Amino acid sequence: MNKVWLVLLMLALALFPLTACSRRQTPATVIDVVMTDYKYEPKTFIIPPGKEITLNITNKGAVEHEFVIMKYGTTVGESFGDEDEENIYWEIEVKPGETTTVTFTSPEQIGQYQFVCGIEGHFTAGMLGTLQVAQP
Ligand SMILES: [Cu+2]
Repeated sequence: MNKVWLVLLMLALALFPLTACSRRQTPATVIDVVMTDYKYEPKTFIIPPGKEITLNITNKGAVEHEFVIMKYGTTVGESFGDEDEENIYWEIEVKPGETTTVTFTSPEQIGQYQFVCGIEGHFTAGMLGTLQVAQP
């Protein structure tokens, strides 16, 4: 009897993260992001595949920041370097105190994409986030 409960408990614990993640958010074609020294707010976005995405981006930091989307299946390693340049899907730089509105076409591939700030030291300071491409 005890063993059965243990198995059930382990099963429940194993399934918990899945149910927590299945809370459905709708992919949006307009996303707003605020950059500070050195983070993104918010740091996760859900967008639909193959659509024009409008990005309203504000830099409230004291230094320039970037919003660099990495290609599917690639991530920045220890720090952002020259070897990461070829893995860039799309990028924009924003000067301190500026707000800009830009558009890009979201990838067709469903999945998670890492976005980072490519300015030296910013990635290691915590400037990274996740862009999730999902069917609406
Ligand atoms: Cu930065």
